[in-house]
Amino acid sequence: QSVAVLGAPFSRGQRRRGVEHGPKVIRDAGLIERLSGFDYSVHDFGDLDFHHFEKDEPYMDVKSPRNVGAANKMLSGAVSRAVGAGHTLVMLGGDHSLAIGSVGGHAQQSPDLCLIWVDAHADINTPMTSPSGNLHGLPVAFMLKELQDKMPDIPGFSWMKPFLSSRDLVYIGLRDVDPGEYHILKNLGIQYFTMRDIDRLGIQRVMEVTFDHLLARKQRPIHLSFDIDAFDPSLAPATGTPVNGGLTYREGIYITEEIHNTGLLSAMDLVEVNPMLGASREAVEATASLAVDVIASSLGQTREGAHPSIDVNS
Ligand code: DIR
Ligand code: MN
Ligand code: MN
Ligand code: MN
Repeated sequence: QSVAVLGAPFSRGQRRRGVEHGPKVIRDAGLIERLSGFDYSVHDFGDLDFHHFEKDEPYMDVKSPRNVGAANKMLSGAVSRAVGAGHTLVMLGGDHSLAIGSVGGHAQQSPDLCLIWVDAHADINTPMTSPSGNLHGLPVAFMLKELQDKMPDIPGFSWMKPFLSSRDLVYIGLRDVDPGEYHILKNLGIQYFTMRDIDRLGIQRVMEVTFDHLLARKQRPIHLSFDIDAFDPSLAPATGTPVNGGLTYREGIYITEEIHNTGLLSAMDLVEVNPMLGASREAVEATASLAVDVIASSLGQTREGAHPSIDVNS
């Protein structure tokens, strides 16, 4: 078993510069060293080198469509190759618009994948419903087959086609959902757990229902798309759109431990760490270190300590 780490230093899916340095601060927080302690090989594929298009007029209200489209095209190819070569892929963002290419590239290799989206936001706006015009608020709308007729031909995206059914997606951690997004979630009957649902049910039950929903009929590859702003801002302050009342450390790690325990995680994103937004160096380091914990836990680091492959009888 092997893990591929791929950096995507890209920030044009939203308006706050700095999130393009996410891959660097997550690596600096010791990601590769941490993963090297596990019993599989780690391949650091470095960072993608995105071409910047100077001339990129908004489409409707949507900002930087050609830059976001081209970056995702490049990312989807790289993710598809890494997954096709048998690696479990870890994509370091960058902003969350990158999920279009990451999940899309994964789906090229695993058309039957399911998607767990851990985020304060639903990121399912269409150009019509988006209040901001920021593409990091739209990635899920690009993916879903059911929203095809709501998505106009946005420049930069002619290379991609929707590939995911709304029943193959579960959200965890929502607490800032736009009116148009709420309408879409309800209309399509998407399974989601808000922070209120986590308060009511507990995170253990939330994960049980998540796997029932996605895996009961058939075991299949999981893509985890983890926006660091799912955590409470007290834990993850260095991010572009913090929202109060987020996941505790223990809830976040329980989510990733349970995903690891399915044995089905095939690719993941860790996005929206922005080192230019922490109030102090400590705030930035805490956020980056939390990102490393999320990735390590997704890949098998346990709070029990001993890895299952250690034979206790010998
Ligand atoms: C908001 C914010 N729903 C938008 N989205 C964010 O701009 O569409 N996603 N921050 O992470
Ligand atoms: Mn997001
Ligand atoms: Mn978010
Ligand atoms: Mn394991």
